[in-house]
Amino acid sequence: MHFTEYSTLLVSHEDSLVSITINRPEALNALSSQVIEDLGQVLDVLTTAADDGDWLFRGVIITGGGEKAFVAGADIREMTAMTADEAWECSTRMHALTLAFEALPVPVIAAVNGFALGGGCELAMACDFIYATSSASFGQPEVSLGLVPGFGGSVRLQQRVGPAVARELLYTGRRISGDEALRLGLVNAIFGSRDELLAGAQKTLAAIARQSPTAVATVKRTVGRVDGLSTTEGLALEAESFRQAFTTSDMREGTRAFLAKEKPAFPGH
Ligand code: CO8
Repeated sequence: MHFTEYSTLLVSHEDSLVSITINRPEALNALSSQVIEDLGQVLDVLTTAADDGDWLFRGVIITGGGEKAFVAGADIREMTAMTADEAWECSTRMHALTLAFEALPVPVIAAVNGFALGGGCELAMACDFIYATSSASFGQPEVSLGLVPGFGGSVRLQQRVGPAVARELLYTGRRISGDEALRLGLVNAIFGSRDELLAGAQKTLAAIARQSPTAVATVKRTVGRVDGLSTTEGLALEAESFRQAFTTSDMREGTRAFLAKEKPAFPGH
């Protein structure tokens, strides 16, 4: 996997883990068109590598550079110059980005180290889990700008916290602390410092990397696809995934190793 230099991102690939840092601390990591372009390029590299099936990476962490923010939203300065049609194009481009994150066959953790507002909260919600520091601050303040969510917030916030709480947060633009986000189920875990946050995310991804990669990928795909289906449709999809698992060498190795009281060595197919 080869990542070039990006003007707005720092990207590393170590021990099967890809870390992406959005690095515009002077603008609280606001999502400028350049950030979106750079994220798209990184997603292209990751998607191509994932399609090769060699499991070159087993997890992704996305975080914000500097001390104050994960991402303080879309770049408001840039938005003031956009026409309605350009805004629609930007929104659909950002939707494609979130769908590409969700389509990765490995877990993605948003490590939220400060403000996650508007597009920042929406980017975090496109990740499998959100880990945060206690000083994190979440919100969808679009209505305070005469705007509405354009990066998935109308859809994903209610999937995470339920329709009543989502509506309240979307209509008031109220910011919530990391602790409240944890209580609402938006956040998986809270950490005392940025170092602990990143270590916690790495530990979870390392634990997942010890499981069968094909099984984790199938669970991720299935859980993502059953949302919005009826119970009957969801269960039918699950039965298909269950069938699929029985075609993999990982399933043969995992069950064999259990019975032999050994650690499995998953081949990854
Ligand atoms: N866009 C551009 N610049 C920003 C943004 C932003 N979203 N947020 C902060 N900055 C800049 C500030 O302008 C400031 O720059 P400068 O030093 O040049 O004046 C610098 O970052 C530091 O910010 P502050 O001085 O304001 O820092 P504070 O600690 O006082 O306040 C806040 C921090 C509370 C986070 C405050 O900066 C703030 O309210 N920011 C805006 C948050 C917001 O409203 N976000 C939502 C934006 S709308 C959105 O995200 C819609 C997404 C859908 C997009 C779909 C495609 C179009």
